[in-house]
Order: sequence, then C-alpha cells, then structure tokens
Amino acid sequence: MNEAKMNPVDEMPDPSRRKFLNTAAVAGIAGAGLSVGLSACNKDAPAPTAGAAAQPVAAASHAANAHLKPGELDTYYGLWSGGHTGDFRVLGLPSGRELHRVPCFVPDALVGWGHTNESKAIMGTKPDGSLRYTVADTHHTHASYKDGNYDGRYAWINDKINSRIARIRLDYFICDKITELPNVQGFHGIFPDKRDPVDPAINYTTRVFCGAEFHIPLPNDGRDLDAPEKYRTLFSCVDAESMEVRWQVLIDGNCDLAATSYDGKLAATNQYNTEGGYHYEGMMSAERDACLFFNIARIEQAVKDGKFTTFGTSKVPVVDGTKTANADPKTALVAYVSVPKNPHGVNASPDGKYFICAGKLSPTGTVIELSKVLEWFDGKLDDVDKAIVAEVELGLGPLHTAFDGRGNAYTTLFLDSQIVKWNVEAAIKFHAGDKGAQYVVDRLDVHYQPGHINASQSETMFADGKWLCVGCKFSKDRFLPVGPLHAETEQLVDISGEKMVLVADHPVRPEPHDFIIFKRELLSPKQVYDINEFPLAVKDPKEAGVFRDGNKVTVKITSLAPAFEPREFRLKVGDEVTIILTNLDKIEDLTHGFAIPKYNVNFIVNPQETKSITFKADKPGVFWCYCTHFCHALHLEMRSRMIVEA
Ligand code: K7E
Ligand code: CUA
Ligand code: CA
Repeated sequence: MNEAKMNPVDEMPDPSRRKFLNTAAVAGIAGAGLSVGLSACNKDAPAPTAGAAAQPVAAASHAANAHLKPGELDTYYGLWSGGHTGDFRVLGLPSGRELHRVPCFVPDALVGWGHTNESKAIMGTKPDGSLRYTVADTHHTHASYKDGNYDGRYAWINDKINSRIARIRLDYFICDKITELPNVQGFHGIFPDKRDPVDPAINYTTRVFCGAEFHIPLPNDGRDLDAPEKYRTLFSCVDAESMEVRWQVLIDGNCDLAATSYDGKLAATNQYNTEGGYHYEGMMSAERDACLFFNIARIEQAVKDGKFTTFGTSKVPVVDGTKTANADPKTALVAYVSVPKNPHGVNASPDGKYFICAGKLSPTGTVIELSKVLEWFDGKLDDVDKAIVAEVELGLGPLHTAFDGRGNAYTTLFLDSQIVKWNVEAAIKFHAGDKGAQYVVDRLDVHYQPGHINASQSETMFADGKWLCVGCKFSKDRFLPVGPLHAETEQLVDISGEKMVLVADHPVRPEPHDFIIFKRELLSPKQVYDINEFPLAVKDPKEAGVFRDGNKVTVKITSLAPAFEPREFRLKVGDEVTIILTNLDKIEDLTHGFAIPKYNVNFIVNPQETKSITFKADKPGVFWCYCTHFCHALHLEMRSRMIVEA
C-alpha cells in the first residue's frame, strides 16, 4: 500500500495490485495491516511526501479566489459537525474561517449551554436536575429541503454515543430540540427527506431518517445478554417538526450512513455488518454486504394498518423490515441490494438518478439506479441486484462521495490518501462492457487519510461544481506541532476545472466527520431575537427586582448597556434562587454576559434574548455579578452586587 503512495499523482494505479481485496488483505487492513495502511501517517514513512511533492502548486488565481480581503464576506456557508466536542460548527467558505459553534449535546461555557434552565430542558435532565449526558460524538449534519434545495429552516445532527438527534434552527443558529431514539445504539447516519412520497404539495422536508449501527437485545433490559445472535438494530424516522420518533423498521444487518431520494419515495442505508457479527472478524466474513432501500409510503401504510409491534417501554411502532418478511416485492417495505464487502457512505447524485455506495474494504464504487429499485417494488424487476448499473474500481479504501453537477463523482480513498474524480455515466458504460470507457478523470493526493468529502451544493439538485472540501483524518506534518494530539486537516479543493486543484489547508479540532456546503443566499439568519419568543422576558427595567415566595426567590434582571437593573440584590443562605435575565439592547452584536463568582454561573444574553438559571444560595457574602462579554466602554463597570445574608 505504501508503494501506491509513491506513484506520481497522475499515474494510473497498477490494476493488478488493486484486485478486490482478498481475505488475507482484509485481515491485513483489519489487523496488523491497518498499521501498514496508516503507517503513511508515521513520520518515518516517506510515502505521502512523494505524492505531495509531485502535487502541482495551486494556481495563483485559485488561491486568490479562496483568500478573501479584509472585510470581504464568504460566498458559501459550511455546516460542520464537531465530533467529540458534540457541537455544530459554522464555517464561511471559501475562506475556511470558523464563524460559530452551536452547542447542542455538550455543555458550553460561552453561551451557558447546559447551565441555563432553558438549555437544560432541551438537553434533558435526571430527576436531581443534573444533565442526563455530558458527552457526545457528532458525525453527520444535514439541512432541511424544499424543491431539491436547502430552505434555511433547520439542520439536524446526530450524537452517536447516546443515540440522540438534535435540531438546529437556522434562523438563530441555536439548538431547539433533542430527541433520544429508543431501542437503538450507535445512531450514525442521518438524512432528511426531500419531499413527501405521496402528497405532491409537501415538496419540503417533514421526516428525518436515522440509522443505528450497533446490534443490541430488544428491548435492551437485561435479556439476551449472552445471545448475540438475537441482537438486532433498527432504522428510525423522526418527525421534522415535532421531533418525535414516528416509526422504526426492524432490519437484518445494520445501518451505517443514510441518504434519501429526491422524489421522496426512498430512504437508504448502507450496511457493513450484514453478518450480524458481534466480533470484529465476524463483521468481515462475508464477501458482500448491502444497501437497503426503504419504501416510505408502504412503511407508513403498514403503521396505519396497525401492522407493527413495540419494544419494552417504547411506544414507537416498529414494522418488520427483515429479509424473510419482505421477499415479495409487491408488498415489501425494504429492498436489500447487495454491495461489496463492508461498504461505507451512500450518497444520492444531484440528478436524482443514482445512489452511490463506496466500497471501503472493496476498492469499488457501486452505482444503484433508483428507477430500477422502484421497478423491483412494482414487481417489474425480478432481481433487485439488477438495479446495480456500475461497480467499478476506484482505489483503496473508498469512503464517501460528492458531486459537481456535471456528471462527475468525487470519492475519498482513505488508504490511498487520494480523491478520485470519476464520471458516473462512463462508469456505467464500462460496467456494461465498454472497456474503453475512461471513467477515472483525475486523482488528487490529500493529506492524509480522507474520510468525508463534500462539494458546494453537492447534496442538492443544484450542485454547482465550484468548491470541494475533504476532511482528512490525519494531518501529520501539515501544521506546527502542538504535542501528541494533532489537528485534522480540512482541505479546500477547486473543482471548477477538469483537474482538481488543492487550494488550502485548515486545521480543525477533531473530528468533524461530515459537513455540507451551500450558497449564502439560502440563509437569512436574524441578528436580534424577538423578545416575545421568551415567556419569561423581563420587558422593562421597571419590572426588575427580587420576588420572594418563602425561600423560593426569583430575581428579574435586565441588561441595557452599560448597566444591569437592579444594581444590587439581597438573598438569604438557603434560598432557591432563579435569575431571569433579559437583554433589552436591540442593537445588532450587543451581547452581554452574566457571571457569578463562586457560584459557577456564566451565560450570555444576545439582543432581546432571555435566559434563566436556578441555583441554591449556599454561601454567604458579597458576590459581584459581572458582564463577561465586552459590550461598552463601561463594560468593566457593568456589575450587580449579589448580597447573601447568613
Ligand atoms: Cu460519516 Cu466518519 Cu461517522 Cu465516514 S463516518 S469518515
Ligand atoms: Cu455588558 Cu459587557
Ligand atoms: Ca461485512
């Protein structure tokens, strides 16, 4: 594998070396060989630098495009997942500047997320009022659609650790709802639908699909602990508005990534563990796994008809999507399409015609034609595997695919540390027997071991083929060393021409996994809150003050630069205190903070926003509540004196 990296960028790989990975090679990747594959990340391994050296330097014009002058705004938004940090990141592109982090699953000290009453109610608490979870692992973020493009309402993001889905309102860039999925573990792939399969008037997102990766006993209440062959997993549908789980599908195998069709009829998930293996080797024993297609209209009809079961305390209807129950295409809820060994991503092409699965342990890309899957459901295609219109070699370790809207796909090759640009129609011709069809258009070395990839507007019908970003899992030598933990490299690639041009490296805190990129015109975020969105709002400084009911005390505070009202307030040790703070400033960008020393309190209030926080006054003394957000020339003077009497 290292020798592959010695090849110059443009040299086509030796085909004999790129046969379908045999069992020994897979064992190699899985075991000792993984370190071989990854040894490229080792400083001693000379391999990747050879490719890097051969790399053409970015053309000045491209570089100039990506470098914005001071004061210039980006032309694209990027929505990135944060990974271990459990947040949702907002980038400007092409500059790559990080503009915002929206906390959702994990507490955040800037906005007071996980501290204020409002955020705790969204995150979920235990009976003692503490947070149910404080860790998360976000991988995938996708936004709501209308007419095949983003409509700027919502984005969703997954937490793989605790199987939670969070919704982000894109008008304020805040998380407003979190739902924990029942009956599953390892919620990984996520994708909103793009229209309704039945009602043509619903040409926008109303469902979000969630795939679960890990097999568990059903229900997971202590039964079947030592009977892993009985463990199962489910594919879930969440209502985009209510964020309630509408239904789940019991399946054979597992879910990894998810995708949806532009006609709203199908949702898909790729599977790497059709074996139901519960040991590592067991998940790699079969030569082929699958990509599943869910017939949304039929599933919802089955739920309506009462053809479902439930598990444990969950009331969510679960329909039977297993293979044996779905052998008859005319009634099948799910189609199982065979895909080579342990595939990873599944992506819908912007023309709405194809789904592409990347091979991971097979060096191939599989192209599945959607109209043929629908023909199978209609009983017009005898074998659903005939929906596969191409299965072509791309390189080693294919993971995810993006599109340029000109018929080309861009797939990351993890082991080769490359992006391969390939033409989908040419691949279909090649697969059909035209061995002269040159489907590989270009290859680009990236740094290093790329996972996710996406291009501007790639996940919409309006893919514009301008910019492409690739999330590289290893940065190795690309940045100044900062100790053992390396940043990851998000690389920017210009894809407007025939050849890909690497334009910029950006370090990111690990690890974003997935992201989407779209035109800035599709969003129009608000700069000032609507005070009426907050039932607790203190709308006038005259309403501020201390309101006592026994030992329950409410302190209503307003901020108006550069002063809080009231300037001091009095409490007694033992009081249960709720502070409600409304920022009455209406000016854009005029945010105040509120911190109480020794009481572990800090949060911000944006213009016209209200937040509250509840704590026990357990320490007597004087505590200077102060503004933590620089707001005014008299910011340092912006304080309120909290007096706690013994
Ligand atoms: Cu989207 Cu990283 Cu969760 Cu592929 S996964 S890389
Ligand atoms: Cu208000 Cu600083
Ligand atoms: Ca497998």
